[in-house]
Order: sequence, then structure tokens, then C-alpha cells
Amino acid sequence: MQKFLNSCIAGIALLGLSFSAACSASDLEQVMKERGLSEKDVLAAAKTYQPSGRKDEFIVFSSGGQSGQILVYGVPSMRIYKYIGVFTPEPWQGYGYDDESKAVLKQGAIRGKEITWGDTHHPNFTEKNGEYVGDYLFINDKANPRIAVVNLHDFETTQIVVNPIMKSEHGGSFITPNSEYVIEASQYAAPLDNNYHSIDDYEAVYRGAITFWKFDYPKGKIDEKASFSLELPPYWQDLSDAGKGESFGWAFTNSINTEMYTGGIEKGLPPFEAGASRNDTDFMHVYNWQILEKLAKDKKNYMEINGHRVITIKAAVDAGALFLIPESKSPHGIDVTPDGRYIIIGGKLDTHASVYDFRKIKELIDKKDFAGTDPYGIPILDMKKALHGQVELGLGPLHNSFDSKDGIVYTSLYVDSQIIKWDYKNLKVLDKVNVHYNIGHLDTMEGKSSKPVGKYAIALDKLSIDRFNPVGPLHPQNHQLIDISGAKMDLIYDMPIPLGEPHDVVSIAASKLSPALTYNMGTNSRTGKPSPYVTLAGQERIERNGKNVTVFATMIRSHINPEHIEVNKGDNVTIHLTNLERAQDETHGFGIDLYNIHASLEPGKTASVNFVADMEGIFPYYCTEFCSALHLEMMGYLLVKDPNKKYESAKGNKLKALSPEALKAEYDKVIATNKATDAVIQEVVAYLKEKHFEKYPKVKEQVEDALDQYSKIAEVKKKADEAYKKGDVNGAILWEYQVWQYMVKTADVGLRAKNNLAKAIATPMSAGAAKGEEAYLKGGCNGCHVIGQVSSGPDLTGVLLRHENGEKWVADFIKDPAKFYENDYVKAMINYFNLRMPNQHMSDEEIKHIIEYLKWIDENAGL
Ligand code: CUK
Ligand code: CUA
Repeated sequence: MQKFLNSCIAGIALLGLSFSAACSASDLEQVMKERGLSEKDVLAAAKTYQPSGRKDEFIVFSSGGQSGQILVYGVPSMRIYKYIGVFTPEPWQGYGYDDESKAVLKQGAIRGKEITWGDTHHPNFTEKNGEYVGDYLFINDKANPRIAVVNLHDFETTQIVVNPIMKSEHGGSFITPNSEYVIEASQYAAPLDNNYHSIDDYEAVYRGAITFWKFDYPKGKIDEKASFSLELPPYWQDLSDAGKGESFGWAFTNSINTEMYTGGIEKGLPPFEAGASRNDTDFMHVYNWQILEKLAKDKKNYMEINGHRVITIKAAVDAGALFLIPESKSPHGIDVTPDGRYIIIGGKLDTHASVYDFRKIKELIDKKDFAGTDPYGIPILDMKKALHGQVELGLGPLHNSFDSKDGIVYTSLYVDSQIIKWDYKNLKVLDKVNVHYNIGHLDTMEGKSSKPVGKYAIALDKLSIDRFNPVGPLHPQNHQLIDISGAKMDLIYDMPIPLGEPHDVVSIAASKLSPALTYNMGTNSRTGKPSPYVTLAGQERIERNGKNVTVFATMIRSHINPEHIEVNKGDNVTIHLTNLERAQDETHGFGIDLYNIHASLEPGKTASVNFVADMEGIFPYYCTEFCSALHLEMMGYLLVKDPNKKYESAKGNKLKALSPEALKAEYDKVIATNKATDAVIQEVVAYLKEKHFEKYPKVKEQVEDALDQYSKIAEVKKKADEAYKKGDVNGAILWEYQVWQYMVKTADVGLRAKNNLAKAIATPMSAGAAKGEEAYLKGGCNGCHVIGQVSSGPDLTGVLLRHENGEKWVADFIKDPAKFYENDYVKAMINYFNLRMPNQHMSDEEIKHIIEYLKWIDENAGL
């Protein structure tokens, strides 16, 4: 029954809502009734459901909020694929446990203090011409002003830079259209140096700033020395966006608390929230990074603070690189339209969104048409003259994301818990949809690039309240998927996010990403370069130099070499590990019990762990990934001896050994087993060779992996034979078992290769056969018939050959099965399966195609 329902639902997913006879409406209705689903629910399921093995169209990178990590999930399925350790240790990936990743996390130390959490907010991709490039991802830490670089070649964090002058930030990480700079704007004003300054000196000494991190694209790294900042008044700068198209070279940053209120609730003063939202307007900062870049080259334009160049307000103003425009009080999101002409600002405390026209702004700047200056001498442009217009959207407009359709934008309404779709050119509201609840950011597919794709929007809801099963007072956040392809928005999926408060996501077509599947042998994944500690098979060793013990170890299914590491208490132990696997997904983990040591070794990776062996005793180490049937045996012992103690041998208690006869019998048995196993392998190898496996890259890779395992046998076999010759039967048996292990691994991968080869060389389906397969699936035939297997109905392989004039027989049978119920053969089948073939009401055309499909099955049955 279950299988039948599954095929029903799969059929629906394929076909929208048209049902075939076998997968009848009544079955679906029953499921809907039992589960309390409406037709709309079923349609939503059909829009998001991914059949096993089907890949997503978009990949979404979500900030992990206070977890300091990044989440990766797919759209439309909303399946979570990965967490990426960024500012916070992540044990599974060995992030923060192996030396290579510790070095990355250490880059994030601030004034010598290691910081093990982060408040990630805004992820963004490298861009070219304002379009997303799936090479690198940047993310900011709001709490501890830092930016991290994630290499999308392997989805690993490779760099963290600490802002040298900020004490908090929010407006990062925003990328200029050709990835020239990563923009990071401060949040709460503070002195730019690291000294104490009384809060009474707020206006004189406290400052805001924007840092322009220079991205060295070929190196994939932020170049700290080539980066610089711009000094700003102690307003609380906020979210930012880089101009593009006609606003290329400029960037824009919101602010709050332009009142420069300094709080003091404990002194009986009104709190920040009152004082900081007193004025009707705050300021949008408009600045030109191309001019600033030039200013940063001349000493007279900047101060040097903590070894970092900070362009003064005065230098920027004199060079015509910095302006202010009033904006509605306490604004939130600021987003440049795909063409770069308009800048849209969400009002937060205002019900409007404001659309600024960059052409007007540029004209005012060019004509030096200023409405005044702020207390720090920065020219202020007139708000009305810079505006294209304002639209009343609702309560709490926050963030904007764009559609592929020209002029269409979606804005989140925090207080109203809605997404609103509107036309920013004609300033018209088009549609609204409710979300649950209190949405912050929203993202349409590639929605902030210069070429948005549209299709879906994701609502990042801050509160989930009643949406999910309760799991305690700390509720998950809710990411909701909205179909925006039609005129009306349609909410189709809720996904709980169990990892911090993800402020923002950024999405990209999956086709733009091309992550590696394995590493080149011996890669340090954090640098992307060959590790000097790579250890190949045969190079395993333990080196001692006084108190320093260095182990060069390898891991491959299913052993760690070496298996004994004996050290003295107090030794400084370093273990360099290389995963020798070349097959994808054959990761080995390395953990030492009781020593807080863990590393993840993906195929080809070299990583190192270091510790002081400060506890005496015996500590098993083992592989922490279930990598093969012999995974539990993939272990070794760390033996830590106290050099100041005497240890007595316990040899006297040894158990009795096996008799020579018993040993010989065991030896003969393992030899026979190995012979039989080898015969199977040779059969598979013959098949692979005969069918030219080398022509199919994926199969070739597997065959190479299998042969790799097989190639190790000769050496081990030699050891077995030598032991046997010397009369060491016990040793010979153990080596023969190792031969068998390699054979099993060879056979395991070899059989996988064989299956894939069979699939690869199956003759391509004709158009008719393909339609036949479709009709077959649509008809729900696969509910009873499984090709190549007897299931709840007979195997259809060879069905055309089972009857005289088989094609006609089968066609007639499909057309009207009831006519055959009294036929002896059919009767026997009905009795055997206790089922009657139902009439599927197939058209003649469909039947013809199904016969084509069955012919194709027979042609390839031998495979
Ligand atoms: S901010 Cu959180 S909802 Cu940090 Cu981008 Cu608007
Ligand atoms: Cu390697 Cu388990």
C-alpha cells in the first residue's frame, strides 16, 4: 500500500494535478483526507518535493546568526545540506580542532583574545558586473567586527580578518560589482583607537567608519595592507549596498541615532530607544569608493590608527566623495535596484519605503546643490529633490529583494508579518502575502544581483510561535518559501532553522557552483596548497626529537597506519594525517579518546593535530566516519608511559595458543576463501574490460579506486607467503586475512562500478520508448511491477518473449485485461500474486509506446 501511495504522489509531482486511472483520484483523496490536506497543500507539496536523487535548482547560503556559522540549503526542496564552520569551532569538520583550521580561527583573535562565537549577518558572493559568481562567499560578524572568506571550491572557511578600528559593526559584507572591495560599515559609534574615552566626549572622539576590504581575487584573499577606511560622524551607521550600473563606484549606507544620543537609563535618563529615534529623519551616507581609493594613497588624506589608513571626513568632503541625504527615521534595509538607478530604503518606523533616484542625486552633487551641512561639515542633499517617490507599504518595512521582471520588488514588513510586492518605478502596490511571523530579511533568487532570477522568495521569519512542534522555550526560526512566479504570491513551505538567528540569505543557481568532490592528494584545505606533511603509502613513520614526537600517518579503508603510537608522558605530540582515498565521499575522521582531539579527513586531505600527552594511560584512537564494513576496526592505540615509573611485564598470564593442526586448518580455509573471492573479482574485471569501462569517466574513477585497493594485495600476499615459508603459520593467516580485506574493498567498489557501467551503456531510449516509460509511470504500473525483480506483480523483463506473437498479446492484455482473466497463464498469475491486472484505460498510442519501452528493457536486460 505504502509503495502504491508513493508512486501516486510521485505521479502527481510529475504531472501537476492530473491523475491517471491507476493512481486514481480516490487514493489521493484518501491520503488527503487522512492527513487533512487541502488541494492547495498538495499543490504546494508538488512544487517543493524532490524525488530521491533529484537535485535542487538553487543553493542558498544562510547566515547562522549567533552560531557563528553558515547554513547551506536547497530551493525549492528546503533541504539542509551543510553547516560551514566560520567563526565558531565545528567538531564534525574538525574546524578548530586540527592545526590548519585552528590557524584560521586564530586570525579572528582580537587583541590577543580568541573569540569563539560570532553573530553572522550578511553573506554575499563574489560578483562580476554585479552578477553572482560562485567562487567565494563573504560573511560579517556583527558582534566582533570581522569578515570571513569561505572558498566555495570546498565550502571551507579560509580567512578571517579583524577590523582594526571598529568596536562593533553591522553593514557588512557588501561586495562591489567586480569584487574589488568588501564593504563593512560600523554600527555603534566608538573611539577608533583602543583607548578609554569618556562618554561625555562622544561627539568629539567617538566615530563611525566604513572599511573597504581589498579583495585579491586571484589569491582568493582579502589583502589587509591594501584595505582602508573612511572616518564618519558618530551616527550609528547601518546596512549598506554598493552601487552598480549607472551608480557604479558609489556606495550607500543608512544610519540611525543621528541624534548622537548617548543613553544613561541607570542615571535616570531616557533610554537609547527614545533618544535615538527623536528626529524625523536620519541620514543616508553617499560616498564614492573610487575617489576614496585614490585618497588612501596620499598620507595627507588619512590618519593611521592601529596600523590602518583611515581617510578623514575632511579629506573625503574636500574631494567630493562624501554626502548625506535625509531619510525617514530609523530606516533599515537599503538596496540598490538591479540596474543601479534607484536606491530603496525600508522605513522600519515609517510605513513608507523611499525610492531615491541616483540620477537626481548625481545631478545635485554635480551642481553642488546642497541643503546645508551636518555638524561635521558633510554636505547634505535635499531629500525631496533626491527622491523618486515614496510608497505606503505597511508597518515596519525592512528589506527589499528584486524580481526578474523589471521594476518589481518585494519588501518585508516586520510588524505586519507580510511580504509586499510592488512596482518601484510606478510606485504601486501589487500584492501581499502573510508570513509567520515578524519577517526580517527576504531573498528572491539571486535577488540582489544585477540579474535577479525571481521564481522564489524566502521569508526569514524571526518568530515561529505556533508553526512547529514545541521544542522548549527557545523556538526555531522559520524560513518560508514563497512561489513568486505568478501574479499572486503563494506560500509553499515552512522550514524550521535550528541554529541561531539567521539574518540574511543569499541564493545562487546551483549550476553556477562547481565544488570539488575530492582533494588533490595531500592538500591543506585551508590554504588550498599541498601540505608539507603529506604522507603517502609506505612513508608512514614516527620521528622523535627529545620531547617532540611527530607521527606521519595515513588513513585508508580500513586502517590507520601506524596503529601503535607510544610516547612518554609530557611529550609534545603532532600527528600529520593524510587520507589516501581517491574515491568521493570516503571521508575518515580521526579522534583520540579522552584527549579532545578530532579531525576530518576528506579524500586527499592532509591535516594535523597537536597535543601534549599529559595523561598517562592507554587511549584508543579511531576513525569517526562509518567508512566501510570494517570501520570499527579502523583504530589504533596511543600508549602514554610515565618515564619515571617502572612497569612490570604481565607476560606470564598469556592465554594458550592454537595447536599446529588447528592453525593449518585455518590457514587452508582462508586460502580457499581468498581464491573464491578473487574469482568473483576477476569476473567483474572481465566484464568491465570487455565493456570498455575506460570510456565512462565516472566508472573509470571507480574502477581505478577498486584497482588501487587490489594493487595492495601483491605486497601483503608476499608477506603471507614469507611467513608461511618460515613456519610462522599464525602470521601467514593474519596476512591472508589482510589480503581478503583488500579483496572485499575491491569487490565493493568494483560491483558499484559494474552497475554504473551497465547503466551507462544501456542503449539510449527512442522517443517512443521514453514516452512509453512516462505512460508506464503515469499509469502507476510501477506500483506493482518492478523491472528486473518480482514484486507485487511479475517482472516485465522478457514479457514480450513469454507469449507467442508477444507484442500483440501484451497490447491486447493492457487494453482489456478482464478478457484474459480466464486464460490459464493469467489465471495462474492472479492466483500467485493474489492480484488482478486492472484496466488502466490506456490509449492505443500509449500502449504502443509502452511496448517500445518493454522492448528497450529487453535489449538491455543482459546488462
Ligand atoms: S539586519 Cu537582521 S533583519 Cu542585521 Cu540585515 Cu535586518
Ligand atoms: Cu574510516 Cu571509519
